[in-house]
Amino acid sequence: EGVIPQEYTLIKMEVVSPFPPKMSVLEGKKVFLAAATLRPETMYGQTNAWVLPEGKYGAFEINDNEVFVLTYRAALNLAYQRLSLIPGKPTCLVELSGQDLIGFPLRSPLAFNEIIYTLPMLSVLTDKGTGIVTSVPSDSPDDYMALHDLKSKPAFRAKFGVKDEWVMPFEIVPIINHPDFGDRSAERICIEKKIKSQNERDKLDEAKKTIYKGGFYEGIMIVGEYAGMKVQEAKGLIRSKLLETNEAVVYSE
Ligand code: A2H
Repeated sequence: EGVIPQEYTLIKMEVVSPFPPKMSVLEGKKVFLAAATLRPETMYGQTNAWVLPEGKYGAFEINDNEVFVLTYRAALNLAYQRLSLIPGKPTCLVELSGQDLIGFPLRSPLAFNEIIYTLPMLSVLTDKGTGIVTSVPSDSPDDYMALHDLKSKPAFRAKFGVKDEWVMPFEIVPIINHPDFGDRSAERICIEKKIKSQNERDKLDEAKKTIYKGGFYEGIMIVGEYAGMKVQEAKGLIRSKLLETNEAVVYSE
């Protein structure tokens, strides 16, 4: 754990009912996959959520009727941040593996896709954030390559029981114009760097660095309420609105 606290925005991705059998005890409650992001202004471009298939998750009571699915570690941090039914103490209604979560249909704030699905990504860390990641393949090289792997490798889909209809209809949604890399900057940089899969950690970290600076300081929003505005300026406005409407909460670790 670093010594400098990181403040994330937790995006409340609502699980669409009826719930699968493993989650039927939660029927009647509002259940969210809570995804930690540093880029709330990119939420328009969400195409899916990511979980680690062998990761351990739980459904934790946040208040009387809201439940967050995330790691125990994140639930404990949230409990210290006044986000638990019982002050300071996480209460888990059902334990779930990442594999159990794959295929859940979700409704996520700001996303142009009305329903998106939970899918496997092997680089998800369970000791960072919530262990749930929202996927924006237009602007995140990790998300782009992981979605590309699922789309191009039927055996990879089969290994995790991923149905074609959870993946194939979902295309990149252009949301930000980058001065040097255009409006699908993640795809562009992955092609330029000849990245072949989600497993190329060093190349992906380089790709992220390369597009981040220009994207943040000179990128322009091309969709949503703040279309035409610099990313740098829109970011705080979009974040505040998500917090105000209770579609997101603050989380630090
Ligand atoms: B970001 P930092 Cl569009 N495991 O959100 C792996 N990755 C995780 C994670 C975990 N447990 N928790 C969060 N993340 C991702 C959007 C995004 C992000 C875009 C572009 C870049 C980007 C959509 N995915 O992050 O190590 C989340 O992905 C680039 C760093 O704490 C989160 O923000 O700095 C980011 O990593 C937090 O990473």
